[in-house]
Amino acid sequence: MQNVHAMRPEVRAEYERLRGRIDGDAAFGVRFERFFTELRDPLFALYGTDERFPAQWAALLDAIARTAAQRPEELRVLDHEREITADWLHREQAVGYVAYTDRFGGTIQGVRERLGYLRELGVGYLHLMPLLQARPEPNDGGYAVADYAAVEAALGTMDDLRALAADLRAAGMALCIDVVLNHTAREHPWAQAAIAGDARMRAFYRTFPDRTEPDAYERTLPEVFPDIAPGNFTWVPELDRWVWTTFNAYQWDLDYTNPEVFVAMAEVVLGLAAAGIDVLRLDAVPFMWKRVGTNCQNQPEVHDLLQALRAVMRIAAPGVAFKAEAIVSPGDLVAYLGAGRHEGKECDLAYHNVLMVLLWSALASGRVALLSHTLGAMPRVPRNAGWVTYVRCHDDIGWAITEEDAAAVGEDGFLHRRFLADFYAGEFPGSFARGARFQSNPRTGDARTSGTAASLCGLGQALASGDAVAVDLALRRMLLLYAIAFAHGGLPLIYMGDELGLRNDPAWADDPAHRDDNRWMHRPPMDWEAAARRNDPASVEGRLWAGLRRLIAARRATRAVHAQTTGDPFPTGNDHVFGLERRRAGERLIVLANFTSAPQRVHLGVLHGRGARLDAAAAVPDGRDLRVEGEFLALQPYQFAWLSD
Ligand code: OTU
Repeated sequence: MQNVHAMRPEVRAEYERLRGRIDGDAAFGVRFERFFTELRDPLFALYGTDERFPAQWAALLDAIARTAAQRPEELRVLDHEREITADWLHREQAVGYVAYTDRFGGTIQGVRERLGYLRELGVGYLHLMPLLQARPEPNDGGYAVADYAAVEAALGTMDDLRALAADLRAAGMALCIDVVLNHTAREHPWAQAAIAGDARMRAFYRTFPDRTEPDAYERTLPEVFPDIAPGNFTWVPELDRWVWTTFNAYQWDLDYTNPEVFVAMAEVVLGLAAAGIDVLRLDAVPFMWKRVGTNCQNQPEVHDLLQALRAVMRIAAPGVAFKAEAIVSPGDLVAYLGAGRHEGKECDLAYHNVLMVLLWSALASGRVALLSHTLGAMPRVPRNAGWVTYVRCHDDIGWAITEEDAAAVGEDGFLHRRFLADFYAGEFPGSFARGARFQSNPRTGDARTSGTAASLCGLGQALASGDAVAVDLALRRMLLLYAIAFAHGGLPLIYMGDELGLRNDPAWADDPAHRDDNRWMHRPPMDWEAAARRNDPASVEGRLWAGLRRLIAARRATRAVHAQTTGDPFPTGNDHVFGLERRRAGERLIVLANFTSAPQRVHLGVLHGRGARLDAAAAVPDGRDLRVEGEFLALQPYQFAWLSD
């Protein structure tokens, strides 16, 4: 084995110890050599002086070798394929779908039976919302995990999950599931052992005998759920201590200064890789490391932890990708895709929260200056990584618009955020939206927004009024937002029900476990009767279904939607029309999008200056013809165009 002879001595020593276990797997040796330093350096920096570390380090390497050795042939082939096609999630073919297992298919078996629907839509990636064994409700939609090695009993078994992953693989689709790294449920055996007096297990969490440290941290800590779970610490009488609980009181933050915690979670992640999961959505990663005097998010150590975890996976199961869920400001966000010394070593994907927020901001105001400015100032997407672009997800929309960005376009940040919360709650004159405020914070004056895309776009109100023009405008709004998410570059995700225009769930508050968390309004059960109308072009469902399918087809034909494109928003000379240019390998996509319900015009000189061609293909994804009026391109209400050069 050539590469073993080339191994650096320090790598070789570790490798020799594992050798018996990996059964002559030459590819493992290559990966071990290649990623060893990426694994070792951050862990030694974080834990090198901790007396618990040497045993944990050995256990970690064993777990990596075990996972690699047991990897079935089918998955090894996939690993190989993805090592060659490292941008498999970043290409124009990539389009995803996000659903709750129970709400989409009842159980995992039920999801397996519905795969034809997803194939028909044309997606190649399925993100199923948390499905591991959670505490009994309330469990934050599954984000309070009690057993990472088991599937929620009501949804099925690990074998069902393996079977689903295999079905998807056979259909050329990838499966993404959540792994909650920052916290466990208080019902998790680790927490239960801590409660029972096990000091080693208590050291898995951050607990405090009195308020001294919690008070010191609270001085600079924000509150994630000020309404339903105020503060960041919970008194646990059985422990006689305060426990760090960033989210709900039953979600206990893990203590990653403890090397045992890192290794335990690395083993969890390896177990999911072994089950055939393709992509892991790493939940709430910004919160994994705490530092007094800060907001305890995005600390540098978080990136050391993520780099190490990525290296674990690259050695053991290189076909598995990471998607970071970090809803933070642009400068902090881009770091999750690997920046500086972590470049190319962190997550493959991260949610582009900024784009999502600004799409809704532009839609409410009918102005694109803030969208254009903020996107233009975004740091470039790092090498070998890409954004996840999306219009809606299972969470609320937090109006993350900074004072600086607002001021740059002559707006007041606070007033604009308040306008958006009012507008989407349907409490602003002329608003078409019917969402609701989430977690109003009287102290800061902030409020976030709940509601499905369709309800926020005015579809519910329009259907109730029976006004066909209003219905048309609502559908146009939805497709406009999706058109930008699909053009921007990255992996676009369709949130379950948007393809049919599902409105807010009117019964969301009937469930006592959900009553105080109105995010449940935008998690409606799938409406299979509505889905049955998807091929009726006159129906609401048929129009959205066809519109999204046109976008998927247009993406497939456009290489400039790759995640690794360059390009920027550009001024169109009309503040109601968004202009976006994307370039890749000599190809160019120019997008124009009218964010108002009125016709708008853009001077043809703007397009000619960019070499854009006005041809029939441009109108295809919107479904309406493009008209030229004299020296102007005329855009109908909410019309968009994809132009090439
Ligand atoms: C995530 O969201 C999930 O998406 C939520 O559904 C969970 O409730 C939560 O974690 C806890 O597990 O604050 O308002 O920067 O913003 O992790 C949602 C990341 C959240 C956080 C994000 C979190």
